[in-house]
Amino acid sequence: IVQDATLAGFDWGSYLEKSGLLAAPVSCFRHAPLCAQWDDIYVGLKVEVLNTHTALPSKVYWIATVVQLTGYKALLRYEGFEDDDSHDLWCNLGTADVHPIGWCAVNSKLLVPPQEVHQHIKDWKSYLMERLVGAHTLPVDFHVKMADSLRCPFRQGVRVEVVDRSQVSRTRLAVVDTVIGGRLRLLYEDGGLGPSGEVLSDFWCHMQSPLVHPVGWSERVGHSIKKTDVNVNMSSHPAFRKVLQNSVPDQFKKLRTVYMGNKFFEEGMKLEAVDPLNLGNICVASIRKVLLDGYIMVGIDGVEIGDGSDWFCYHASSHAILPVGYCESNNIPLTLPPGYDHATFTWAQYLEETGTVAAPQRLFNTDDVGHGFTPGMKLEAVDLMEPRLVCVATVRRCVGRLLLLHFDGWEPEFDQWVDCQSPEIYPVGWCEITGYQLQPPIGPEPPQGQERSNTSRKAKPF
Ligand code: MLZ
Repeated sequence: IVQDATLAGFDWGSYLEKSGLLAAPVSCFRHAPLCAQWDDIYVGLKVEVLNTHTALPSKVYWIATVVQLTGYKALLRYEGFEDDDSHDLWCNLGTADVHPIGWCAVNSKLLVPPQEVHQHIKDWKSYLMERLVGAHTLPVDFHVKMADSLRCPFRQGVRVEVVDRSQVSRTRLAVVDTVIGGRLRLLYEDGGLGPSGEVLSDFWCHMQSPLVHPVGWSERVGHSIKKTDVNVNMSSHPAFRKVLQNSVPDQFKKLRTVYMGNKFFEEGMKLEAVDPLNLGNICVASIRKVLLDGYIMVGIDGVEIGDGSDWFCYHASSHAILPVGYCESNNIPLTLPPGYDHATFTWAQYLEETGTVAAPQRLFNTDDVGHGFTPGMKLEAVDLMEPRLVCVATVRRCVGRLLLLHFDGWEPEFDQWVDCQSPEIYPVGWCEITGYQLQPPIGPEPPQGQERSNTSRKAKPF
């Protein structure tokens, strides 16, 4: 079931009021528009905003104060209502007709007070003068910066290498079809078209996702790549009618360089890893292969098919690989290989009976990065198992740089561990700004602390 928040009438403002008004601040999301500017946005700022409380036929504006800030959404109170909150309005600072103080004067717009308060205050000019002394407002270049930060180096027709959703151990050539807010809809080059030209297989990810790479990457680092089936003809699809253009490393996020010299990860070493097909589980895992440039292939112990097709590529700097003992010391339930149970499992014994060694702790990127997330904060997050969907979500736990995300209204088995710097998480209001469809919570919240259900999502890769 896919729902459109706008059709379902989902409104972040009233939802947040019911749930305690806690949202992750925009400054937590490095890849999000205006992240760097957000230190200048705070409760108490005064702005000029469209006056919706007037019978005048033309657009007029009035001064308002930010009284709440949750993600990009600000709760505004028109000047003159003072302590009366009954006319407060939620607006998205990225999209609303909201401007710095002085904008109306410069642009010949009228400042007119709302009808309801018109009578109460006789001399508006001196009232405003008094209220505006020492007030702060939006930076003048707020909307320019917003537009700048929405620019994206990817266009329709650009070719990339991206994980093959039908076999996660390999990549596959794909072409950018759509770009929304830096998120790419990718069509596999041999994904095929249905009888009426519909795309049979696509993949969504943010342009900074670790799953997408420039053309030539797989060969360079030694990752397996699906050979394009030349019998599949995609040429009637608009994305393929363009002159296709290969993506280049400049268009991608630079990963932190890791020194691979002697004493790097080695085949057979044990670790704990986020299961790529069950992102709520951190499992007992093994290094299966060491590629170049700091990339490794990881397999989940005890559930591997055996032909390597379920190995997954992680970079050594990834949050998703953790040293042995990490779950125990952070009170996270470790998912054990079948046949083991929590009462008796110890890493020491497991290493001994498998004749293996733990990957050295210092190879892992578990540095505390000092993010600003705390449990209970709301955000918009990609369901990485169905990466087209950006959903209403809550931070459930913060452990080091990992966040456990819960999708509001969904069973806990949908929860996912993500990095605090994941490009697939966004502030409240991001969808509204970018025009991306937001998935509202489904049904009532399940009661807290219920048992995990047995229905596993494992069978459904991505
Ligand atoms: N149809 C799918 C959608 C799941 C999306 C959940 N997002 C948090 C299902 O029901 O499995």
